[in-house]
Amino acid sequence: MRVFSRVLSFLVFAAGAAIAPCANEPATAGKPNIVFILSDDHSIQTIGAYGARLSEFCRQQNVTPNMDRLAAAGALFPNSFCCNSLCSPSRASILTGLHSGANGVTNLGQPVRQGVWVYPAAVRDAGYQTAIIGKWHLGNTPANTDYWRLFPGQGNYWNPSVLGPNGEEKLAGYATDLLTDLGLAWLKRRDKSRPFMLEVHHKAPHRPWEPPSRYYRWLADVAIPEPPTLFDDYAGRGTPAHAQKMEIGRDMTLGADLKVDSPGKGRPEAEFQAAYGPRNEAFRKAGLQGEALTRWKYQEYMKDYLRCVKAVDDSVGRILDYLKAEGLEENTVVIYAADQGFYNGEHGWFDKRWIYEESIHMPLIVRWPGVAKPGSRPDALVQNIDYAATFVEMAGGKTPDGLHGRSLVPILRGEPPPDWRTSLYYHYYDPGHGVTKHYGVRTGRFTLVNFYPVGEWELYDNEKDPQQLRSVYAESAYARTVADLKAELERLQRQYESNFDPRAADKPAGGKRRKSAKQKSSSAIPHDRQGTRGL
Ligand code: SGN
Ligand code: CA
Repeated sequence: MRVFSRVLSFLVFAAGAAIAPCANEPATAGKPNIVFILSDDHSIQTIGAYGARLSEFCRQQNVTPNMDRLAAAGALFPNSFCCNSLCSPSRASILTGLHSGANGVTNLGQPVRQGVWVYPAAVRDAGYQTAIIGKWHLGNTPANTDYWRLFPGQGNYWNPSVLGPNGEEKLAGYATDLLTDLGLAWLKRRDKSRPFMLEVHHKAPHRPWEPPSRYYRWLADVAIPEPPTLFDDYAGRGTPAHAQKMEIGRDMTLGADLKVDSPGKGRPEAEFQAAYGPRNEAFRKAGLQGEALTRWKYQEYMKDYLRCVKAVDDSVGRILDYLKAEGLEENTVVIYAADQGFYNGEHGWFDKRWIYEESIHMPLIVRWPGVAKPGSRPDALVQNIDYAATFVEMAGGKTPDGLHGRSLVPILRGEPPPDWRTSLYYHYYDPGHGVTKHYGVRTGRFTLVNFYPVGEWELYDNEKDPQQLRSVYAESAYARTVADLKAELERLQRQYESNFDPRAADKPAGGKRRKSAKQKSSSAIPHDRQGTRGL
């Protein structure tokens, strides 16, 4: 009996320890779980709920039923943007709540600057168990995360490797499905007494748009609506639009991109040949040239892109179904976003990088039962720099002073702060795909941009010219707008660019650049010194 009562008291103690927080552990009762699903290069045009160019088509073809279900039950942000339309910089801005120049990630694969605060540690400190799975593409690993399995670099669509604290592991199967499996497995074995934050970061639908074999034949006989600007001649724009290398007609390859004559890495070749072989045969016989070839490329590119999107949507569906089955739906915030926008043939392009509309737009859908009104469409200008503060406020944690972004929680509640931003800052530093470096400002109506290596400015009136076909920078009717926006741009650069001198950068290439006092001094910014534990 004595032994039994000792065992009993041990069990009671053990159970108590699991439920009641220790003296120094934060109280977590009532805190929502957070699921953050981030995809790669997914455009708003290809989400049914967005009401963008291909949305109606996507609804008819059932491309994104689960994302649409999420939007119907939560908030969809129509004015959601990135601050630098490239993978690693966007992810670093999400992590740090800072613009690229301040967090140190201006280009692909770079590490977040030493000592800069990031949200995963703050969410964990607020009592959460945390997991990050999938594409990461930064030079440092999220060591302050309970469970992480990340693709090295861009990762592979088929049989990808993942890196974890104990090294690299090779998985067998299709990336989008495997990441979902890892996420659900982690949820199943989590500590149910504490809230969780699960992040699933998909590689899809990034180039080279390798679909899962279950969708090889889906959409094969369907015509995708062409954008009116598929054969844009860039007449109303400056040198940069002419100099890019992201045209479907000229730059998209018949090999890896269009899969006419290149084996995909790890792709199930027999199934692939059964589905794509006859298409490739017909293509070879047709001998297409010029506009007909571009049209064919557009159709086939878009089919593979949408097949990849559909697999991401399946992943969203599996996660939503799990939450529902486990009774977690009401107390879990689910966020769907992508690291930037993407061109689906608009202006004849694929890829992103520009401050222009299709590139700078990021999908953002948030379902938060009891907080975000179902079917709401908050129109505030929001940016990827806002996510860190948002996640930490959801978790009841603490953010340091000096973040560039602000929490979206009041907006989600339907109470946007009266002093919310009316303009946002953008800076792209990488000359990849022939896109000239530029910085600029986007307001509710206008886009002002300076392509500083060539000293060319452009202004778009997005209300009158939503496709951005004609720069009105030099038109006298817009002189006042140009002056006001330049003043606003300078203000934003003073606020966000502690070690970038816009006047020095505003010289055509070949011109001498002077180094500002700030550039000569250490690049440390006050925010760094407030950092907690880095990554
Ligand atoms: C790769 C792609 C580019 C793409 C960059 C950046 N080429 O280099 O088309 O712009 O990634 O993408 S590929 O032939 O390797 O696919 S990002 O999403 O990582 O920023
Ligand atoms: Ca990307």
